[in-house]
Amino acid sequence: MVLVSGIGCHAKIVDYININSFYSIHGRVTPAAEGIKLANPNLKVIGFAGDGDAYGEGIEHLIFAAKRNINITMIIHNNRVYGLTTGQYSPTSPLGFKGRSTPKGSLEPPINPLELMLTSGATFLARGFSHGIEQLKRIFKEAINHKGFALIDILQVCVTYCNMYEYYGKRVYELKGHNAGDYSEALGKIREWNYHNDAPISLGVFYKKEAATFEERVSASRKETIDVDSNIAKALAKTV
Ligand SMILES: Cc1ncc(C[n+]2csc(CCOP(=O)(O)OP(=O)(O)O)c2C)c(N)n1
Ligand SMILES: [Mg+2]
Repeated sequence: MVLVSGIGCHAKIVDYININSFYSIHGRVTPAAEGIKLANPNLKVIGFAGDGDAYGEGIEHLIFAAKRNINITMIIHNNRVYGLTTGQYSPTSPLGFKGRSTPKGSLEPPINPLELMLTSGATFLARGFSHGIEQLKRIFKEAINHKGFALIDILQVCVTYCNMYEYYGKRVYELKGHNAGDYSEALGKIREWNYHNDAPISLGVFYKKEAATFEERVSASRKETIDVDSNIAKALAKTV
């Protein structure tokens, strides 16, 4: 098992857990994790990224990793702010968020990262809350065991720069009777709370689907290349 982190408060996780780990750079957790997985597909690779890290500078990597369904697990510490750099607004900061780079309030509504991931091709999508540890444990296990690209968006509270503890506390509920195998149902549930409206906030697994993974396709195409090369070598040997 290997943990990969970006740069931010969330990235300290690799200092706290005694497992093989790799501190990558801000915005590049996903490609570092993908490279490790391709080099050794037997490893379980888990990326820990912040909302700034994954949904800002690293968003293009996340979209392509979901699209190719590479078998890694991305755990996003979504505190809805750039914590380490002391409070700039991030792609998931609420509209009107006041911070270092938006002293008069952010003029942009947040993105819904789960909707973006679903439409990009992710095959496992869930949301947790940092105050719901037991549920998070269950989701982590399911995500890590899922064969394909898994992403868990975790609502976290940055008590210094974006303290939404009470807001979440009043709205979160656990998904029940939801069919995670149904794309339309998943999309509907993911859209219910769009990180911006005042709807109840569902927690749990929204979507889960079995599909061929990128590393399976890579290893099949490597084998084909090796076969072609050895056939050419045999043919050449005969000619000589
Ligand atoms: C390539 C690069 N771009 C920008 C930075 C500056 N930087 C470091 S941490 C950070 C923001 C971290 O925010 P987030 O990813 O949400 O993590 P948090 O601290 O909130 O956990 C930024 C912009 C950097 N170190 N490297
Ligand atoms: Mg953050």
